[in-house]
Amino acid sequence: MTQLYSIRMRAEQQALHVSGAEDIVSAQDIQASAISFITRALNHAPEKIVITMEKLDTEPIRLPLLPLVTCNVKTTESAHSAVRTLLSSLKICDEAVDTAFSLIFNDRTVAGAYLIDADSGQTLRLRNSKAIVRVSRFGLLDSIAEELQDTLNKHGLTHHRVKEALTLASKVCSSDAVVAELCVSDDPNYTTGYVASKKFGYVRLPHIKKLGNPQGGRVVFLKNNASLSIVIKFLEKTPVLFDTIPEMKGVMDLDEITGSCNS
Ligand code: WAQ
Ligand code: MG
Repeated sequence: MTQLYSIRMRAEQQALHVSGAEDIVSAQDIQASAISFITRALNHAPEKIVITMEKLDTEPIRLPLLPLVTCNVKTTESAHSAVRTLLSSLKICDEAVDTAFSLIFNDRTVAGAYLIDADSGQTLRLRNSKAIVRVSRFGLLDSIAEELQDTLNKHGLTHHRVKEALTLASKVCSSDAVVAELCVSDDPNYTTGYVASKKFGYVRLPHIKKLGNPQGGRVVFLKNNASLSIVIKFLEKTPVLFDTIPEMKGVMDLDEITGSCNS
């Protein structure tokens, strides 16, 4: 096997996370990757940039990316109602959804995802505080990276966030323990979020928050019998490389998205 490395970047400004990125690359590509991550970090005028490069000691598992669709919503109210419809179609209880909204839409930001039990709505805890998982060690196979960006560009999805969020969500949803993930960017200028699940794929939701709102976050909904330590270990540590270009469906109405999967 060619020796692969996990490469990760995070940049901070006044101890706050302002930029981050990650990939899995071969030894020969690690330098180019580091340069592009540093360039990206510098756009945020950070006080501190941390680059981590780590040899992988296991071969990454190969997985397909989730199919991508954009839900036709025009207001924040309808985006939130679409989130509720999607999550309840996945049998996630209302309490879990309410808790997710309150963890995401508040003025505290954390550098990871909260974990919620989809059946009870409980926020899962580790050592007396809310469990927070930083999803890591995922990347795109070299041979698909460019084609994926081209395909996204054709759908007008040119922002690097889309590719990165799709990849992260595809790792999250590949776990048997995961029912869905809900994400809202904490960037005040980026108002599209998503609900990702094996059942409906990566469903983009424009207007999930109002322009200028700095709130955001991620929540992963787990099955009731999931082992917290196994899920966290998988999300943080197991290397995953995505190797196929997913289906991209453009903009669809919510009932088409849920209806097309009801069989
Ligand atoms: N693992 C777990 N949680 C993370 C990670 C990670 N690697 N990175 C960020 N988060 C959490 C953290 O709480 C952030 O506050 C929150 O997610 C949002 O992060 O299709 O840009 O980097 O148009 O602001 C999604 C929509 C964009 C893309 C997501 O998230 C599209 C985004 P951000
Ligand atoms: Mg951010």
